[in-house]
Amino acid sequence: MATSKCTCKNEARVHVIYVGGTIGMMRNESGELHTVPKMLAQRLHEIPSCHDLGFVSKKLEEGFMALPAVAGSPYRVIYDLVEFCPLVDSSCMGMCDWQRMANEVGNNYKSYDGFVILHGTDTLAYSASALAFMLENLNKPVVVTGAQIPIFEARSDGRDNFLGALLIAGNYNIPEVLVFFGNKILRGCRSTKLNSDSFHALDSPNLAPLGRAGVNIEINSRQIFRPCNMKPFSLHCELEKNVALLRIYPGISVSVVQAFLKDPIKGVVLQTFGAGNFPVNREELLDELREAVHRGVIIVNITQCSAGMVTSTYETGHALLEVGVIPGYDMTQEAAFAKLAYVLSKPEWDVANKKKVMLLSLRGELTTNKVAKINDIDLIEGVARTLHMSTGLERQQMCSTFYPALVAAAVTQGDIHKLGDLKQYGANLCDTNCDGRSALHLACFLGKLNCVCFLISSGCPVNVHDRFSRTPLHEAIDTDNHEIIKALLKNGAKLNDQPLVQAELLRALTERGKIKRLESFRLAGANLTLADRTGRTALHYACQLGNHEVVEYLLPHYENPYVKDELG
Ligand code: ASN
Repeated sequence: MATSKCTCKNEARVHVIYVGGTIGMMRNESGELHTVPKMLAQRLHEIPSCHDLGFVSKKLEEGFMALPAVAGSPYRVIYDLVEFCPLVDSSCMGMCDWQRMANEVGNNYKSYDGFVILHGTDTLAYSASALAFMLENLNKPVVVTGAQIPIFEARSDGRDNFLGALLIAGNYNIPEVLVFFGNKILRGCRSTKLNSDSFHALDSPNLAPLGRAGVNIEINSRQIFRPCNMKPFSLHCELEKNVALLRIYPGISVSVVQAFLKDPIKGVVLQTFGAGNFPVNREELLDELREAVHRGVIIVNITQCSAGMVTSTYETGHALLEVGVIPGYDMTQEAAFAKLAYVLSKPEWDVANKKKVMLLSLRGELTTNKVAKINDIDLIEGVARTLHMSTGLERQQMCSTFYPALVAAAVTQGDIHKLGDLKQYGANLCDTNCDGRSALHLACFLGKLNCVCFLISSGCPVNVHDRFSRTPLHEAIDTDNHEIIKALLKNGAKLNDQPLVQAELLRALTERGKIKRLESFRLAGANLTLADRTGRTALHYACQLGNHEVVEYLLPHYENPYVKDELG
């Protein structure tokens, strides 16, 4: 259920964006479908199942319509409708149309509980996939739907699709771009058009629906993809236009492949046979791919089959990995294309990073065939999903429980990439545990210089005291890690024990003949000539015990080796 609503308690506000397509079209005398601007909103007023006139007369803001109350749906859906000018048949759409849709959602994000996009079915899956990437950290449902027969006709799938989409957008807190079609709720970036004349035109062959609308609307909440960070919603409207889909066919010529790969192309989705197989007997084709990868073109391998994924089971698929083509696993062509356009438009990532990101599931668009090397972030994600966590607060509480353990594990493994990931996902690397100990204490204790440097550069305070008044510098001294001591000092660490405490320590170390530890102390800023309560220095004790080695070590540090104690 939706958690907080933009209007009063029992109402949900939904913004409907009609961009074009059959759902709002009219048929002329010869039976041809065409669009009539501004007609949809007007005609919806006249359809009782789409607009409750009784409710309107009571209270409704100008421009809004109200769905009749629906059994099983706790929120009354109040909606308004804007339409693209001109309305665009989805077969005529391009990236700029995706950008307009994303902007319309983004610009109205705060004022509505959910969004419905009424779209032509032909390229609906492309738009849904693109929106899934462009709407970053989405926390509200965006439901894309359309129809095979206009909503105004007596026999139409449009009405059910429209009403279902409105109810889902208003009643279910699913933070995803969804497709609702033929009673199925699909993940947008998993959807594809499979049938041109069925009411079940769209489906997601590689992922079970997130829900179904039967007598009741049933949601499979385990299937919902929830972002693993708490960043606020943002709009990423830039897309790289120089991407292409290249479908391999038997006997494809080199010139066709060359044409697809030549400058200014930046990314290509390669649609290969079966489980990712390519005509590897065509060395000249492999050379073209190799050369393009060398120039920095990102090539992603997906299957032409409508279901299944690319694997490296066959040599014919393996050869592509060797030339630098990356697997797209079970992504649809729509998702792979949109993801590539999105990832390539990120200036903050270099080509290597972009390739890495292409292999990750950003919005639940792919499943890898690898035996999962559990990523900490996925672990958090998995726990959140298993526990059905949806609100920011729940996730925040869970993260504050998990992150310290994950940070400690990353430090123990000396893995600064993981630390970076954790930081990026919202972990506070400066946090201290119940003993006041920080990740920096641990890194110093374990001698993980790379982590020490990473934590310091991430802003972790170097002079933090734990419950026993120990600082990271103490840890480095106790493990005689001189490199770490130097790194800490360079960044402002101070040995702040009282002089008498230091003198006591020096005496204890001298008595035990611990030269290396004395040197660690000295490096950390201790004065080896400090006298204890009786006026005696480490040198006094070393001489008294007749420890030549310690005496020899200490002597150069004493300007006046004839220093007298209290007894002279
Ligand atoms: N040509 C239409 C479109 O994609 C098809 C439809 O909506 N059913 O815009």
